[in-house]
Order: sequence, then C-alpha cells, then structure tokens
Amino acid sequence: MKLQFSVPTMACGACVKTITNAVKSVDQTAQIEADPKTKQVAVETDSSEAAVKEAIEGAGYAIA
Ligand SMILES: [Cu+2]
Repeated sequence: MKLQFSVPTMACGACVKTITNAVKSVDQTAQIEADPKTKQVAVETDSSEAAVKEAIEGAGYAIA
C-alpha cells in the first residue's frame, strides 16, 4: 500500500537518508520518496502504517 506522511523537521538530504534507512529497516523492499521542500514522505510498502510511522519517529522525526 501507499502511505503518505508529513514530516515538518525533514530539512535536507541527510534527513531524507536517515528516514529512508529507518523505513528500510522495517521493510527492505519499501519504495520511499521523501521531499525536504514539501516535507512529504511517500512510502510504498507491505508493512503496516503503524510500523513505518514508528520507524520514522524512532529516527527522531515527528510526524505531523
Ligand atoms: Cu537534514
């Protein structure tokens, strides 16, 4: 399924990398599109929304 998150503190490429790695730790095959300009993270995954959310928040990024 396709999930969409708003991550206001995602500011640069390093943030994108951190968030991408965090999501991949939950689902290695996940497709992640993260844009620091729009603060949007789109994730195509078979994992649950709760698991992906927890991974992103666990990496230090609050979800709006
Ligand atoms: Cu950053």
